[in-house]
Amino acid sequence: MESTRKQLINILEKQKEHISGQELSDQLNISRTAIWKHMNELKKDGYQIEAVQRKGYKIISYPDKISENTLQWGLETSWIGKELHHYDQVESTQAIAHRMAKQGKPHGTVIVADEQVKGKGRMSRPWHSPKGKGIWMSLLLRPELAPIQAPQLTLLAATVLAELISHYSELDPKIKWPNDILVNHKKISGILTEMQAEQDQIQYVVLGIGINVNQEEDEIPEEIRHKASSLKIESNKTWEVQTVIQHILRLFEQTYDQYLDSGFEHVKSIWEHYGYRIGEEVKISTMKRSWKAFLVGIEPDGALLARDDSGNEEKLYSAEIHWGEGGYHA
Ligand code: BTX
Repeated sequence: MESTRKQLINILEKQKEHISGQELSDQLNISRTAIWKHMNELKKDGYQIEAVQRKGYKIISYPDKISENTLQWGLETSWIGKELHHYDQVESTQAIAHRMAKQGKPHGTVIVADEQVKGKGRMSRPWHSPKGKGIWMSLLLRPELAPIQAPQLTLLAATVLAELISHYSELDPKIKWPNDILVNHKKISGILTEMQAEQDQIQYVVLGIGINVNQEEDEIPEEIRHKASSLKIESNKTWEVQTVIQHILRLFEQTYDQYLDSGFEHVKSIWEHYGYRIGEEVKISTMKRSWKAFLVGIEPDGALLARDDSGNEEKLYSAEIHWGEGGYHA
């Protein structure tokens, strides 16, 4: 059941003109005094509501401060973020998402935090997640896929972020295999996919997305400043975190639905379009050998496909890739 407050926001949001207290009370089946009380609560939350005599109420602007309501207000999705939890501060949104998955929360549940004090990257590396400066978010997915297909979801998420940055700025984002988003060779965003699975069926996936949005240069920890950046630093503008989250969720849903309908091919071609050093030569060293490789693209299992000088192709899963002059080094 949606709360009355959420229903009220839904009605107001759809309204182009003022709506009378009487009409609201009829639609929500509560008294006009109750409506008035809800309006006051919304104002306290930072909604600007205009009340005009004989015409009624209208939302003029919504709060800057992120909350469950403001994130859901104007979120044009059909299944993602219908259940959404926002926190001021957490250790890691991943841990919360896992807990919620085990409690049976639905496919599409979204966890967002203003700040993470123990944000994590892959292989338990730390992920710096300062308050109010970025997007620290986990998506709970329950895809009907085989575990072997899970890497495709990570690649899909990376394409969503690259497309978004590309649409809403002049920046030229790149996806560094497997899943870092780089702008001007610096990491702006990282994706961490964790999964619970049985032999042939995924139980659930927690897809963690971290994006540096509004940090200034001195707000990036010194030890990673040479290789990390934010959307603001690179684009010279402040981004509205809330709107970016909504765009991500909408585009993610659309891309995900399309992927389930028609397969990985489309994701693969977008990924390769943004792929860092794809179509170029890099140096690769594995335990066995060190060689010059032409990066061809990605494979359906998430591997990076490389070709050597004699035309032999090799699938790489984890290799030391020397990304080149000025390139990013993990
Ligand atoms: P990763 O292992 O590819 O990246 C971690 C490495 O990146 C660190 O070792 C450090 O060098 C560098 N790094 C740390 N913080 C930042 C940052 N803010 N910007 C750029 N570089 C950084 C990438 O892992 C996956 C990150 C996922 C983060 C999300 S946030 C929401 C969710 N909750 C959570 O705890 N993790 C995910």
